[in-house]
Amino acid sequence: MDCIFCAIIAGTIPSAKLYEDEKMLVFRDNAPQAVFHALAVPKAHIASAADIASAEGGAEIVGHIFTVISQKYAEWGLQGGFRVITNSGSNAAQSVGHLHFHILGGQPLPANLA
Ligand code: DGP
Repeated sequence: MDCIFCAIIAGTIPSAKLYEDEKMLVFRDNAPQAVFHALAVPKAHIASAADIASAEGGAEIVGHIFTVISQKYAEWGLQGGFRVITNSGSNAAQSVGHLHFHILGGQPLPANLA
């Protein structure tokens, strides 16, 4: 398996899981850029945000991921606010080719995005 996040989903690479259901997984980023930094990923392999429209069930899984975030953020200590980011493609420095949403918070975040 040459996708790191598919291996994490399959359990062959360990991760610190925060939430899991049949469609998605949330686990802590191993190079955190904020006090709270997790990644929300679909279990189905979708390469990036640029591939959501062409992936079967793409829109549904993205809606599901954001719904779960809105249900769980307080449990994760993010009542003060949080940021959700996805990097798509080389200009955005996407380094893992499996759609993932960074969830950042637990502290004030800079207002600028780039
Ligand atoms: P991006 O640059 O948007 O593709 O972010 C990829 C993120 O994935 C980056 O913040 C580090 C994280 N990451 C990469 N490999 C692993 C891993 O094996 N385990 C965990 N928990 N996170 C990883």
